[in-house]
Amino acid sequence: MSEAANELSIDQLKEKAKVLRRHIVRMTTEAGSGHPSSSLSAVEVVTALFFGGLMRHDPNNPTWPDRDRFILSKGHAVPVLYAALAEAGYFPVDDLMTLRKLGSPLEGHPNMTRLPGIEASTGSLGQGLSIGIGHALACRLDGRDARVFVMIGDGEMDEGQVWEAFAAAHKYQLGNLTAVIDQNGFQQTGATKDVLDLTPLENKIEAFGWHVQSVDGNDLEVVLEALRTARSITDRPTAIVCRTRKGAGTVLEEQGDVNFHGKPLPPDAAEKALSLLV
Ligand SMILES: Cc1ncc(C[n+]2csc(CCOP(=O)(O)OP(=O)(O)O)c2C)c(N)n1
Ligand SMILES: [Mg+2]
Repeated sequence: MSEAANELSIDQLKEKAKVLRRHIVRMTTEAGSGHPSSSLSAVEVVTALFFGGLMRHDPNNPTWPDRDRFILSKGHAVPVLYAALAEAGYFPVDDLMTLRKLGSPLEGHPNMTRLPGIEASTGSLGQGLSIGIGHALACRLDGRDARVFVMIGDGEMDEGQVWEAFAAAHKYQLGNLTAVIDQNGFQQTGATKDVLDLTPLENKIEAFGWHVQSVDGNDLEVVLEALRTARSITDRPTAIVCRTRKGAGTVLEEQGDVNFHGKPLPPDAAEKALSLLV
């Protein structure tokens, strides 16, 4: 775990979150494609994990066996992960502008064979929690106290495999597994409650034997505290339901995401969004 990362004050972490937001807007606008709003809702969780001292990792040794793992199950939001990895030093920040360009390892969805720090190739929704269970079981078998964090979208929760994974993680009492649900209220074709209303998520996940927290996922201090609590639970898997805003921190959150899933800001709107992110 980088010592410097642990020393960041709350103000420095808030500034880091803004830096990630700027990268997300810039790289998706430059690419002319990608999912900025899905990435922006996840910024506080990713900032807290990578820079708030809540995840043990070493950019100079990405495959360190004792590292904690972060799996972005909602793989289309990978710009937020690329931004964090670059800022942490896994690869040069300048590479961010190659997002989705031919030959770039910064593919539209994370590819674990092409970039250091990517723990799982995701994008086909529903699979990340199962992959996380594999890591959590392997860490336990190897006697490592590493923790596995999996971020899942609220629309992604419609996938049956996610619920099979909730059941399996309870069966194996995986106290080293934390699921973070990015409950931004929207998915690809509309509001999550209109497509398949699974709310409240909390009591359903609790019924699977998990420890569950419900928090404002765009409040950095609240997210830090929730992750600290999750780390302290070691006798069963833990979930954090993060209420977030799709596009948080930019003009995209005012669109209510209607028709804005998977669309970058055009250059003039991106400039305006960036000017507000100071
Ligand atoms: C199995 C599967 N079905 C459909 C898609 C297409 N798809 C990409 S993003 C998305 C919506 C995801 O919504 P949510 O999980 O809420 O993530 P958000 O973008 O809101 O963060 C869908 C349906 C996919 N990637 N995988
Ligand atoms: Mg969503």
